Amino acid sequence: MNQSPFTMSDKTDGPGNDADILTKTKSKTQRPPMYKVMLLNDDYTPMEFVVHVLERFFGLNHAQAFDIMLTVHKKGLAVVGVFSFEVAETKVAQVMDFARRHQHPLQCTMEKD
Ligand code: TYC
Repeated sequence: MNQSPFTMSDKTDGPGNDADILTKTKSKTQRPPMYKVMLLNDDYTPMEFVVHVLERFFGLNHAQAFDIMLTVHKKGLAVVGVFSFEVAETKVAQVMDFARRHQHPLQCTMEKD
């Protein structure tokens, strides 16, 4: 079905046609881009360590932290939170540094939401 239900005269002008668009002013509110912070599974980092990381750096309670840890363990990764670029970058750096200092291979990454 590629035939327009409108006649040519309907298309020349009127609501929703080109003449209207030319007079419109951009008025959309600009929001900053947000970033997902994700935890990746591995075979070596202890489950309790991951739970501790989630409590310590993401302000989750024990049950929430345990749930997300299990999701990562079973599915391979999970989104831990969504933050501004600067906050996401800081969380990733904090987790990566903490894991490295404890000699665990835990990986934390971010990507645009
Ligand atoms: N798979 C790990 C284990 O069995 C646990 C784990 C969970 C590791 C989440 C990383 O992001 C992670 N010990």
